[in-house]
Amino acid sequence: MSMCSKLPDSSSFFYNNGMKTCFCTGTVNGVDLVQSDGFRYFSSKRETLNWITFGRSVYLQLNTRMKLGDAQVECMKIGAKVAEIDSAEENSFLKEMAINISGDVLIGATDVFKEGSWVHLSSWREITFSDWGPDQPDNHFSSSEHCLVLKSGHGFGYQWNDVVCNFEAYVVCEQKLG
Ligand SMILES: [Ca+2]
Ligand SMILES: [Ca+2]
Repeated sequence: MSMCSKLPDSSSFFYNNGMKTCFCTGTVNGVDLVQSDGFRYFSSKRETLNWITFGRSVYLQLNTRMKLGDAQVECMKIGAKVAEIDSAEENSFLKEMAINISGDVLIGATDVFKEGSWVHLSSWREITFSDWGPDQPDNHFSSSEHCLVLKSGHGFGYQWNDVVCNFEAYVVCEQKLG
């Protein structure tokens, strides 16, 4: 089923010709989300970028901090998605990247649809692994922390913290290998 058909009424659809991909954007409980109708496009620039292979995916670190909605678009531009964590091994791998970056890193998960119910951003399937930092998730700020970062500092040690979705953090894009 098309991801686009799952976004609520406020969605708008656009087909990006260069990317051969249908995007839809929508606002869910005040949070901007972007979905792609399949990840068909794979940038010809891929070969020249510094993708890192781990398990059955390749990963690319972007060099600027941004909020989740913008991160989704930037990753989609290179045929990828915001990195999602499926296992302890992948969590450790991304934690290493965050340590190298020395800053907070966005993870592709949200509980914007139902408070406390965390789903992967691309599939909207429930997450099966988590590594919450102390007293997290706490939905603390305005009771609207619906996005997720590997949190540097403040005793977190790159464990997970739920944050508001306009929080700007570093981004790692992930592309699954066939
Ligand atoms: Ca929340
Ligand atoms: Ca939090």
